[in-house]
Amino acid sequence: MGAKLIETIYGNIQGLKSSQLKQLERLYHQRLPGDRFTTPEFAQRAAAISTEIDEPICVYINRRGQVIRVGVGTPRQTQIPPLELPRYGGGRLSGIRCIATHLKPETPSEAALTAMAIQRLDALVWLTLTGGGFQRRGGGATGYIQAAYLAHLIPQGENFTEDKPEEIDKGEKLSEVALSADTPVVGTQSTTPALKTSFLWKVSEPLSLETLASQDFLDLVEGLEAEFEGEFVAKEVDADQDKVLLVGVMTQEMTQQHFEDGLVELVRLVETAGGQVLQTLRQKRSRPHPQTVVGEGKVQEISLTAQTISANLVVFDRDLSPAQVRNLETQIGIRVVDRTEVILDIFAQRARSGAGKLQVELAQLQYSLPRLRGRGQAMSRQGGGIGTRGPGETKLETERRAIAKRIARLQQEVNQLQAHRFRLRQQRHHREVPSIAIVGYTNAGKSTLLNVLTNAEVYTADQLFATLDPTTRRLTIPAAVTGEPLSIVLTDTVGFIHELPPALIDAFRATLEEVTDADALLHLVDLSHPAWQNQIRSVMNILTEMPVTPGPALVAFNKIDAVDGETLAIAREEFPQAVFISAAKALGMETLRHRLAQLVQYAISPR
Ligand SMILES: Nc1nc2c(ncn2[C@@H]2O[C@H](COP(=O)(O)OP(=O)(O)OP(=O)(O)O)[C@@H](O)[C@H]2O)c(=O)[nH]1
Ligand SMILES: [Mg+2]
Repeated sequence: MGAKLIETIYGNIQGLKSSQLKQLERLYHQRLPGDRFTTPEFAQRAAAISTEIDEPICVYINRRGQVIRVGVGTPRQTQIPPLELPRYGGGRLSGIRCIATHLKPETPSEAALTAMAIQRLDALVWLTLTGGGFQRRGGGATGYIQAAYLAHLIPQGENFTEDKPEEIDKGEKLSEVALSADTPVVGTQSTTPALKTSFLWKVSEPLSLETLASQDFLDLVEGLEAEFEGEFVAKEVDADQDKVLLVGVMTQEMTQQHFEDGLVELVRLVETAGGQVLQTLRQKRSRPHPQTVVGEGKVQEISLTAQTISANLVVFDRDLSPAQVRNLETQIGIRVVDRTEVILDIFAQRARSGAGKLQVELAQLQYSLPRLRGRGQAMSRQGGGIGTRGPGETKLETERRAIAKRIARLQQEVNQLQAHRFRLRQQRHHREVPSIAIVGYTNAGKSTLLNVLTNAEVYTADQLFATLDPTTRRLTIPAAVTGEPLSIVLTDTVGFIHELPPALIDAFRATLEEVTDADALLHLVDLSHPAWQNQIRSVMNILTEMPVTPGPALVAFNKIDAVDGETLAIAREEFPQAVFISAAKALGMETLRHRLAQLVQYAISPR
């Protein structure tokens, strides 16, 4: 077999003499026995080179005993990007081991062990150096190695998939590992804060080179893999669900509360999209890292955590640039999506009507057009999951120009839809039926209210974005002054969310026009939601950014059946004009009808 091996020396090779580079390159020609970690000769030789260049080196070896990578630097500095590993993910080890030299008489570093875990290396052989030694003519070296340590991953047999995101980041200490009798252990403690791992490593006592070389390598890895596989199967109960690692980045302008509320909402969004959040990682930064959003250390932690909990998807709580996605996916080894993609995915799953599907497809294409390049080959999007539904793999891989064309055509169709809806509204205007649009944050209870008031049968659910398509129903209310029956139309439409993706706002312009074109708005607020004040603000922001200024709005606080007195008092004080109702329990409906009549009269009276 034997693919052609390119003799690249990885890592920092600046300042090395060409003779030294040659020596490093020659390591590629070495072949080790498949069932040994290393031979004493090979280890001494690597140690001799490392001693001469006064730098640590790492040699990566596959199960056939071939050297596949030589790097100058620590295991962390020379690690193989996950996507370049021959086998990655699943319950297996990667089939690669690393022999690392270390200049000082120290046990394997945390960073080196973490790198081992991220790459799921078969083993890490850690050679500490004496600082000198003897080279014989005609090859062969002795005396360069002070001690050898053998480290490898161990299965924990614990299932962490039930973790609730709130329980994380309390910095809990890693549990001590049960030690097996055959290999003495120096330490298994990780100092990485807040890192819950379901596998950890085992590090041996310092061994003599001979002892190390006499151990059966294949025996160890095959035994380990059998255990990992069992564990993996146990975790894979629901293969349809995306297993998500959430990443929150808190930047300067954000308050802690805002940040945490955003994460709670993102968990719901992921769940609504059909994923399961296994764990959340957080980082504070003054501003996002331009290449990778989070810092280098955090990328490592994400990578390790994703490995450990068997996540297949990383979701960031902010929008990512195409380059950031590319960099992150290369370093982490699994799919990375941002909040917008999760929202678009929900919309794609929800769209039922032709108009809905049309607008979702447009939004997805507009979002993905600048992101086309670089994805696709490296990261297979096959197999479904969040961020893969909608226009579909094949379309995403089509030429940019074909997509641009499709966007143009969809834009036209949306224009037609817009014109059609406009004509419908014109007819209503003609008949002088005043219109009110119900707006509000998603899940506020808009559809429930429309159903209660008009006996409509709009789908309602404790879900984000249950409604995509607008529904309009006639409603008769007592006119404000005369008390005569007054006919109005009430429209329920798509809910809003904090930072509604611009691609969606544009694509859903035909739907959102139902809002801007209405004579007045009923702004429904879920008062039982802890972040109700921010939700009001978000809705207001979206309304003010609409191309056409909407009509006057009446604020109605919903779900008062599920609200304590204190919250009610705060809302009353802050919004003295508001109405308080429960759509589900049909509370406050009479008052609401009266206030709607007043609103209509105010809105359509000549000013
Ligand atoms: N406790 C309580 N729950 C309510 C009330 N009104 C609505 N709900 C619940 O809130 C959830 C959301 O209701 P929907 O009517 O679907 O909300 P929506 O605003 O249309 O949401 P989207 O269409 O998803 O944006 C449902 O589970 C309703 O049963 C209420 O007055 N009290
Ligand atoms: Mg709804």
